[in-house]
Amino acid sequence: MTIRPIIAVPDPRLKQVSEPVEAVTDALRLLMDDMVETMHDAKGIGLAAIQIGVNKRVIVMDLSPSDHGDEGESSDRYDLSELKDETIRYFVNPEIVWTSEEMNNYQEGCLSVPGFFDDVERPKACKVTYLDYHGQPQELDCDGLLATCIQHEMDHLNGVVFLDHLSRLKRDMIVKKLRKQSKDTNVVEPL
Ligand code: GNR
Ligand code: NI
Repeated sequence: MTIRPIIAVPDPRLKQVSEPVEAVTDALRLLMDDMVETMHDAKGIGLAAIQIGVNKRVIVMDLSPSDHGDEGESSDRYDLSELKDETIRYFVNPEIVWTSEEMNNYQEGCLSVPGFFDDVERPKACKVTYLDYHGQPQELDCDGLLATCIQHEMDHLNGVVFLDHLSRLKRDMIVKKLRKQSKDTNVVEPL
């Protein structure tokens, strides 16, 4: 498995609408394995393929406490690895087929918007259909953090980031700061 670089706003790839997956193959499972390793390394709870630059409708998620990146350091936890596997969820071609009328506010962050957090209002619960790691059709009722996270990830598949739910003033301010950061870190040294 490989940790891949996570792309950040204002990278235009994050505005792409991702393409449906035709079949869940071994190659796709390798991609999903890389996504899980990348997500754990970054201490995120979810990751959409487009965040590593892959334009496919694939999401991975792990809502369990983030103690992944540093195996070996926390000796009281290392033999929970099998349990952790069961907390990892894979969503291929997910579709939200129902949302509650009741709404919920959650302070969201995003691995592609590093360092910024703000409240986003979304339906409190939803139902999602998708193909799992083995290509089997599944249906899942989501509530709480799971509902928030799946909607945040579905947004990524449609070229939307949580900043798009904020006021234009807040969004412009954050994008401006991120643009400056990316310029500062991508300086090409003169020869
Ligand atoms: O790690 C993440 N935390 C988070 C917190 C609140 C709402 C959504 C998220 S998802 C985010 C990882 C990410 O950027 N996924 O696209
Ligand atoms: Ni995100």
